[in-house]
Amino acid sequence: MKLLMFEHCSLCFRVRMVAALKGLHLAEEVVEDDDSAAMTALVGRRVIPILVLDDGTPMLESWDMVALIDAIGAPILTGPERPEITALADRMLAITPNLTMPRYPLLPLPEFRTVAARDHFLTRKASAYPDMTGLRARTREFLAELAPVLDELDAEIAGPEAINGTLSRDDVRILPLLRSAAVVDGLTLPPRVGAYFQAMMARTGFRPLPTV
Ligand SMILES: N[C@@H](CCC(=O)N[C@@H](CS)C(=O)NCC(=O)O)C(=O)O
Repeated sequence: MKLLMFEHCSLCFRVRMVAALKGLHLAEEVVEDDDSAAMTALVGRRVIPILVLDDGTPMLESWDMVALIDAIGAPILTGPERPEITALADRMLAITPNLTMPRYPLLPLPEFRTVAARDHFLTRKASAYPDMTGLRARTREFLAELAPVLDELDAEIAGPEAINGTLSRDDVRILPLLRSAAVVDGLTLPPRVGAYFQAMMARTGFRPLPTV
């Protein structure tokens, strides 16, 4: 199996974290942002992540990829999900792109290896994020909006080994969002969220993204 991915992509990290937690090898192929052909040749359009199965079949939905990988051997995502966690993930997602999108292109990520690839990202995000510098300048404001959501998440975390005590899709929902938010230099996670993030990232074996 091979995963076509961007390093900054949280949907890609859903798949990567589950494979890593299960100790399964997943070949990772980072696509440069301006290499649309890598995606269109496989599935006829730009989309990431793409999981290419050993028989060449491409999968396009990250949750399907998570389910497929979790079904190999003994499943690990055996715990129940809670609507509170989905709601918190949605609230995080309403805020964090304002912090992360204007930072990703500043990071030394493989999908932005060339200036052309980085500028391709900036160009295709320009309509949704026309003023990346302006968003970065509002970092304090967005962090202040995010803080109470993270505080509520803090109160929901059962322990550092799993949000609900046993690994579940809620961990796959939240850890990639925390990994993305953690690109913000100056982000302070509440204690239980911080302990959870450190412990889970250590278990996956992936280093956090750089900060800026
Ligand atoms: N439902 C899909 C959504 C995939 C998706 O929206 N991917 C975004 C990146 S997060 C994408 O391909 N954007 C187009 C692009 O990067 O050009 C999944 O969960 O895998």
